[in-house]
Amino acid sequence: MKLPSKSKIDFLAKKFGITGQVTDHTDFGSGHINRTYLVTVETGSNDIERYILQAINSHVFKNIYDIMENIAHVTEHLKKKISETEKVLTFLKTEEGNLYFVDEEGLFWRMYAFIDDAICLQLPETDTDFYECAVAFGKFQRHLSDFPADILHETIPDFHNTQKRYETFLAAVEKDDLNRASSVQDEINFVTAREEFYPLLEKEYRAGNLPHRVSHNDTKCNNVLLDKTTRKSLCVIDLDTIMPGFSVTDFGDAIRFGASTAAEDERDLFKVHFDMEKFKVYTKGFLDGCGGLLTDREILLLPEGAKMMTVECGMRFLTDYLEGDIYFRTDREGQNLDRCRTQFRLVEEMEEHWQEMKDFVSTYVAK
Ligand code: ADP
Ligand code: GN1
Ligand code: MG
Repeated sequence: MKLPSKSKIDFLAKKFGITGQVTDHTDFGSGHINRTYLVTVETGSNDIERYILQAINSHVFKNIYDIMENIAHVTEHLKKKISETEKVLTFLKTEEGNLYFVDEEGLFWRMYAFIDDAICLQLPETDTDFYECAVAFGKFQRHLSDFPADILHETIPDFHNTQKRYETFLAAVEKDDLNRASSVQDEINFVTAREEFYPLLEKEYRAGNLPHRVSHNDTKCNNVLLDKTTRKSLCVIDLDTIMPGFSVTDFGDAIRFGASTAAEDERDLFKVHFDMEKFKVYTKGFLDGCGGLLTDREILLLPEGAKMMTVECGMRFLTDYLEGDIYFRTDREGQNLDRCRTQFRLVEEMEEHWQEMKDFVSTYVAK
């Protein structure tokens, strides 16, 4: 989708009740799903206000009303819980009182206040940054621990049900619409070789060992803002996938992204390593943020959460590659396959460090 015209932005800004003059709008951020724009508005007194405008991806999110209802509930709850050093996203309402606007092409738009004086990292620059991202997502779990999870819509069913993701993957291999499967046989074998692992977390849930909690479900470090000056955790963003889920998958998704030494789509696999020190730093930050919320069993399953999210994400990228790159946004040929390969490299290295990971988390369990 190309950058919307100035008149389109003016029109949308007005719809969301913005009275100042739009002076600039640009593409923004690097999410794989929605289209994000930064809109600058000059108000009467020559002050500048900035807003995020997003076109929500309706191929991925089938029921945007439900998503915005989840977000409204959760942000309202979070506003009652946060300390003065934390922030919560504030969404604008249309004149009809809706948190979204559907244009004549059927595109869903939403607008919210840009958070100034914040940084958003594609990879943590220091261990302290990563610790702060972990605190943010840990606190998110803690602040929502008294929220009635059952009123939330399951906006993407089985989002982190790895066994279901595996079945979808097998169907894509079988269908092989683009005749790509034969060229990625090693990657396919990598996934099938681990099939006994995939039902593990759901089994733990059914056995009563792993509670459903209000989870973020997309805990990359670029979905959290840090305070630009103090570099402390400031605000959790990208709230589309908030649903009942597991603490260990919120933990794990952050590890697969942030405890890597390279970008998610790095082509040179020699640069991609699982950083055990970062795993330790994030574990500490997440548990500090959770503040005693997690059970011993949840803590002991954190390594499984990390490996599960990494292999699941790799399998999702590979599925999308086989299906013709229709889900994750790509800006070059083969990018989803590169993304898949980095994830599998990380999984291999987690397997090499498995005992060390398990021993480390066990130091946090009450003796
Ligand atoms: P996606 O679902 O596509 O990942 P996000 O909601 O994560 O969409 O937004 C994309 C990017 O925009 C984020 O990674 C972040 O860099 C930036 N961003 C989003 N909201 C804000 C905000 N309120 N303040 C500052 N940056 C933001
Ligand atoms: C997507 O929207 P974004 O870029 O924060 C995806 C996540 C994946 C991630 C991989 C709704 O997240 O599940 O883990 O890409 N979001 C959705 O980078 O599918
Ligand atoms: Mg995002």
